[in-house]
Amino acid sequence: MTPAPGDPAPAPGLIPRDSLLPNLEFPFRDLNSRVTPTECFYVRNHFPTPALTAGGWSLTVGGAVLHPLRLGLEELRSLPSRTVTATMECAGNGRTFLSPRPRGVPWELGAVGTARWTGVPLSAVLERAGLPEVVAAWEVVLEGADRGVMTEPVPSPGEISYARSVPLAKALDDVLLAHEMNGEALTPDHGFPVRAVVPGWYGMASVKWLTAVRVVPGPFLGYFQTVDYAYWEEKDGLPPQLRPIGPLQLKAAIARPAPREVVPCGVTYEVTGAAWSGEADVARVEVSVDGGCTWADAEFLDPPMPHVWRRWRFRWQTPEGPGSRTLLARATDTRGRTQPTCHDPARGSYMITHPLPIEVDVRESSP
Ligand SMILES: Nc1nc2c(c(=O)[nH]1)N[C@H]1C(S)=C(S)[C@@H](COP(=O)(O)O)O[C@H]1N2
Ligand SMILES: [Mo]
Repeated sequence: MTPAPGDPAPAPGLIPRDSLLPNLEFPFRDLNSRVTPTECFYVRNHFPTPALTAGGWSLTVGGAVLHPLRLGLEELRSLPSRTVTATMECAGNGRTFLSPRPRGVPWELGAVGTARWTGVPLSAVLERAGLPEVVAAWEVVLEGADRGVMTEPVPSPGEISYARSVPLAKALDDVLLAHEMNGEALTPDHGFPVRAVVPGWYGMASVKWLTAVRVVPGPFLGYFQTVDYAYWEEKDGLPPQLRPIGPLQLKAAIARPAPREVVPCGVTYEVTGAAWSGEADVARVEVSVDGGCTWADAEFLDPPMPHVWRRWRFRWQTPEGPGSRTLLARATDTRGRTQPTCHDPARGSYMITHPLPIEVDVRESSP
């Protein structure tokens, strides 16, 4: 069935974070499955959800290809498909923990989720269109059908569409043109009928309502990867370079207790959460229940799987007396890398991966 345009988001389990657009957060304390049910999966929109129909949709593949082409939905769906499980996180997830509070959608912890995505590898479609030769600096621009005027962080030059690029090598490696999420057709807010899924990258790369794919022989300088979703990289003593945000950075997050939760004194409390990373598997999670003075290992609930979070738990013997406590979690990956201790201002209000303090109130349990 074709979802009707303008249908209200079926989102009883989601927290609205915007009065104008469907920007909806997963209540992260509800994390209790490795795959997030679609109705609990966060939504991030820059423009209103476009009204696309299965019959009216098509994808153009052009730019520096040998045979530009156009595919309808039935044609795309008839190509061999793959199903990939991948964790997607908005690059601004956790920004309410920054102070001063930056501009942007005020996400707490839940602009993240994991889904099973089914679709056609972008490589298959690019091969059909024919690439002259694979050149290292080439990129593939993914463009959505949604459009509008951006006012922040700076005004856009009139109406623009949502577009991002990925390096050609990534496009040929594992980018998916997904038409299903968790075994069903995409919902309107998640990109019906087709979206890109870029495993291991922040969510902004996974363009929804995909209608055009363009191969370009150099860096794409669109709004959403220069003015927005970019950061200043300082490396090797060179002047700062503006870089588009890409791979997910290593991070552990606490689901329970939730921020400001009241926790009883003198009980065993199961602290739970998830940890993820774009480039290497998560190998270890540690928890601190004393604001970072001491750390102890958490136990994994899920085996490692590329680009998919691992849930974990930690049994906390809560204090005998009342008071406030700060909990933290930090992950280490298989390359031995860990999270930064504080937020790097060069990342602006994105890639917030220092351990976020979860402050709880320990109280005598009432009789
Ligand atoms: N066409 C289009 N694609 C988009 C966006 C958008 O506004 N328009 N938002 C991006 C951002 S910033 C994120 S985090 C993810 C969120 O995907 P979801 O809404 O399915 O969770 O979609 C990305 N793809
Ligand atoms: Mo995002």
